[in-house]
Amino acid sequence: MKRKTLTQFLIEQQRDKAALPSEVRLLIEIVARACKAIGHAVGKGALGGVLGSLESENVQGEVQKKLDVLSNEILLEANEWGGHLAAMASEEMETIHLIPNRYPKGEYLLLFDPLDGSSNIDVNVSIGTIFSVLRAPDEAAGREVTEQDFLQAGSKQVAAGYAVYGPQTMLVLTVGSGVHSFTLDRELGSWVLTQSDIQIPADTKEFAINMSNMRHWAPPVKQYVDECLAGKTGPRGKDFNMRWVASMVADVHRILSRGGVFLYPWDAREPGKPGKLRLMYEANPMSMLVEQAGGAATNGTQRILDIQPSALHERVSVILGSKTEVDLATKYHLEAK
Ligand code: AHM
Ligand code: MG
Repeated sequence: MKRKTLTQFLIEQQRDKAALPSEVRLLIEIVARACKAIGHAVGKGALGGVLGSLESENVQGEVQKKLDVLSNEILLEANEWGGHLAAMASEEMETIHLIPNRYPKGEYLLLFDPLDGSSNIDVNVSIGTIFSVLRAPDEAAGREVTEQDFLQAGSKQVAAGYAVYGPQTMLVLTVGSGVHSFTLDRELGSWVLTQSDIQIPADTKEFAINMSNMRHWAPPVKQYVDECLAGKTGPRGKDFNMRWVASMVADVHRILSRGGVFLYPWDAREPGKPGKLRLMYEANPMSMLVEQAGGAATNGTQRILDIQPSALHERVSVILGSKTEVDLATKYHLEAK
């Protein structure tokens, strides 16, 4: 059977009524190429000398792993020269990275978490790269973009996706017309379309949350999970299974593959922080993918894609996945308000 490559898929999207702008097509091709290089480095592991930590910390005070920094560099270098971007932002950089003057500039903004699930790097468990694409606001035309120009609600994203480096290396993508996944053919070096129009079932019997934080949760989260744990004889009338990879990419990938609900809620360990995950380059792209696949994503009280960001590295509570479950957990939060 002749399969479609990412390049063919994107050209069709460009010709189609969805009319993907050619700059976005180029951008996605370049991000996908960078993910291939990151996947290659991940696959080498100790043989490539890429495991372990550096002395440095990122802007969020987290110790940087060698692969965090390497992946960030791969994405920056790959995307600098193509002429499609005005600037980039990353979990690993305090502020935005402008396109150097020696290269032409475009009108798009790229945000990424270069290597998500850092705690899994050294133990050979799936990790990934998450990315989000925005358009620079019209008023930024003719001047350098600023951090402020990035602070757009997730509903403004023109594309979002992730690569997951697991038993297979896969790229999961939306340009606003459904969710499609591509598997890396390692021999040919090309991304091949392996699933189109992915749909998350509305109902599920599987939840994902770090249960070790239970004693710190807010009452609505506790109520929701307690009811799942109560099983068949409890209020939900069914037994639930639990999974927690601790790599958001892998947990979301499972949900896109077979349904489920993922929660990383606010908790009382750090009362001043809304949650652990980052809005602009983790929650927003994942929420766009999940909504495009028929699921839902909220912070407990509000649709994530409607949140107006006030800082590049803003954090957020996340509930996403199968719609019935997200709606129920959200209802408990709204009732507790
Ligand atoms: P990272 O971006 O520093 O890797 O952190 C984000 C990760 C997510 O991928 C995952 O869902 C979460 O942190 C796991 O957190 P925990 O170790 O608290 O369970
Ligand atoms: Mg991350």
